[in-house]
Amino acid sequence: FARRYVAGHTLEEALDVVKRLEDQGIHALVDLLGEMVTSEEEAAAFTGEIVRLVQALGTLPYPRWISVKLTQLGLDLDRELARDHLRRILDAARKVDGVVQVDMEDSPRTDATLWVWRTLREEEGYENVGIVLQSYLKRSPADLQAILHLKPNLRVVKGAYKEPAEVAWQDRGKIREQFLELVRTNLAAGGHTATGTHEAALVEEVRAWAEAEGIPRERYEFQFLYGIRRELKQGLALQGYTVRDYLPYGEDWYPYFSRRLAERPENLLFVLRGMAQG
Ligand code: FMN
Repeated sequence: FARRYVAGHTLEEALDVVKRLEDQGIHALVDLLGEMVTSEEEAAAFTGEIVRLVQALGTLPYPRWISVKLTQLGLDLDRELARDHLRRILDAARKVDGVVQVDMEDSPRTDATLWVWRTLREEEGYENVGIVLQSYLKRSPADLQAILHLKPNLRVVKGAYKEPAEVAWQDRGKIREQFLELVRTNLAAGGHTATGTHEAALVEEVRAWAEAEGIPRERYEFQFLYGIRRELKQGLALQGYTVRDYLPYGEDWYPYFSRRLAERPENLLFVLRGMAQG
């Protein structure tokens, strides 16, 4: 079952899927699974493996986009350590014209994540580093205002973690509304903007708005998780929009699947089927 959502265990398997996606007109946003590491050795090992991923993508004739979680690079141990590890990855990505998007994790880590991103983007001048904002967080519009002058490479998502009502909207309508607001604000300010949602109606609202505003298609794209919403993706790709699949691979599958199950309980069926088949 899991193969439907994860490219495999190894870098080689991931690269094979990248090629298959490209054959369908879909780009990849490759993610080495792993998060919440608790030792410097582990964080350094993940960093080395991600550098290897970037270099391998550099040998293929496709866009080189990856996504990383800062807790995989040691954010919980020391934010400066995570920054140094991310810098190594950005240097490798620069050499192959690659882009690195920094995933947004749960709300106790929002400040540290934004600090690392901003230090590298603003103080150190890395242009190949993107950030994610979650529309369920009440703070996100203010966070966007604070970085808008940088024309951030931004992915807008609803948010995948269980958050308390003090920090996060719980109302679907409000979360959608704020999603659209974040996307429009960033596009209007000139930043490259990606949606990260499978909700077809939301994708359509963004698409129609961007077309009506005459925003060039190179300035936005639609990102999805690998294995979900095949027809919607193919339809967009056929119309000439950029579609990018978040493509996880590696050994650390558990947290990724837990979040996907929480989002879509119907996925449980696939888990059970997979288990029944051994
Ligand atoms: N959720 C996060 O909390 N942080 C992320 O960095 C993040 N990245 C995502 C990237 C992509 C391409 C997609 C499609 C989703 C991502 N999500 C992330 C998950 C969304 O927040 C959300 O939980 C999930 O997409 C389900 O909502 P939907 O019905 O709008 O798709």
